[in-house]
Amino acid sequence: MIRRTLPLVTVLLLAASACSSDAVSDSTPAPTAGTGPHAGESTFVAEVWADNWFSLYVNGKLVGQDSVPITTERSFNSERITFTATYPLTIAMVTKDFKQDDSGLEYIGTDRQQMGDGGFIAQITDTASGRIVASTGRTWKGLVLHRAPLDESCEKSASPATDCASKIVAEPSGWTSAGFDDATWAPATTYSEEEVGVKEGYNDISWDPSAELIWTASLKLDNTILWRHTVPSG
Ligand SMILES: [Ca+2]
Ligand SMILES: [Ca+2]
Repeated sequence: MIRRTLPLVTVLLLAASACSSDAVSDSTPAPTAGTGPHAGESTFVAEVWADNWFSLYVNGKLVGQDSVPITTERSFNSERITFTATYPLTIAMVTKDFKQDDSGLEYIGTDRQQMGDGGFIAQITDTASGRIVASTGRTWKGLVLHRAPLDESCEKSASPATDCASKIVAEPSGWTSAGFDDATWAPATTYSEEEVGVKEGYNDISWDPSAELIWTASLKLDNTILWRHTVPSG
């Protein structure tokens, strides 16, 4: 008797743990094995173009990043990243405009020494419906981690490392999680393709009209920015 009932108990326990939010009853269908996302999860494709680099977190988990290192000169490219997640989605991104050092400048010591500029655009599609569920715009909120130079007049300095000041802020812990309070973060500023100067990779994506190029209030001075955006449901 015991040897026959133990497996049944085990099966019920497994069923209960696989579906922990529901009580197991006779009317609950047995979980079926599938090849797609887990129960409750949806599959998404994120399309991103960034000047110069990005990483993407969803619900606190890193799901992808720009495959071209930021140290690559003219690292312009777009990315398509497929991931699974459960609604609501907390989208969190890091974007970086290239800077050679904390002066915020690039091409230092050459006749092209300058403040580089940033800008990025992203859209996320729920593959089941084909609907765009998130796209960059004014509702996104940003926190600047690296701003330099603080005084633009140092752009042509012969010694920018000493002449250009910077403001550097530490990454707040837990900033990619749903529960993080971003009330003090600033709303994004939107820009035209001309203002950002879109480059290689941008035209490889069919951008939804809702997706806008964004950055902070300064395309040039703000070099590393954290972003957050929430998608309530599918
Ligand atoms: Ca740049
Ligand atoms: Ca810059």
